[in-house]
Amino acid sequence: MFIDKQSPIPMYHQIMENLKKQIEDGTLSPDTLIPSEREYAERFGISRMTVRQALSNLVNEGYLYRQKGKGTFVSRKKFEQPLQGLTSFTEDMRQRGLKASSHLIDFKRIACPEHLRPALQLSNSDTVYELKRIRLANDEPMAIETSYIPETFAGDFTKAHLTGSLYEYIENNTGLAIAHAKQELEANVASKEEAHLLSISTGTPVLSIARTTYFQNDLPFEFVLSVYRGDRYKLIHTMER
Ligand code: 16G
Repeated sequence: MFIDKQSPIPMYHQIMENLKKQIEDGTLSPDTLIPSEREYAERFGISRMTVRQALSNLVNEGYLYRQKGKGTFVSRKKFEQPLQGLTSFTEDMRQRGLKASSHLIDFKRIACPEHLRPALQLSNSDTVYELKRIRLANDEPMAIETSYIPETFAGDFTKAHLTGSLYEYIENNTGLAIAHAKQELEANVASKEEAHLLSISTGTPVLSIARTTYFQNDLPFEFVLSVYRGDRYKLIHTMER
């Protein structure tokens, strides 16, 4: 790594770009321990503060992760999630050659909360299932999903159905095809509870996603709030002019 002290480009930025390049071209492989702040500072004759700024930014961007008492390591590559195409978590993981699983942390039958009635086209007498699941890829937590499913589409829904794919169950149960969805995405930071469920530190960036999903006949069957790990996910879409 070379740092040009005469350059108008701030030194922390140069360190970041250098490390990013080495991570992206594989010179630094996942889970490699990188030199400490002190080692970098001595090697380049710069302040520890400058190195700290570069490393902290790379941790926030998901290139590096810290382990208490052990040091700073190179992260694995983020999952690239295309925004086109309506897929289930199970399908996404299958495509990546990974095992999808779920931990069910809440499951109840409730009157549809007022604020969800317009999205689900329900009235105050309608019942929904609320289910909260941690979604895992090869046993590593990736997202928390809280889904609301109108009772009419849930059939004889039991906890046992939720270890597998929700979309598969709904399509089999209703005989209707899942067709399209409306989604809103927002940047956020993990709350204490979210951080605990996702095995990350409080304050780690996350992607909050609200999705309403419809059958081919335009009936909504799902409203879901998801919290995806920002350090493991990157959203990709193409645009045409
Ligand atoms: C995806 C969907 C979620 C859906 C789930 C079904 C997003 C943000 N969320 O994770 O709305 O409930 O797939 O997956 O993409 P499953 O069929 O594997 O349970």
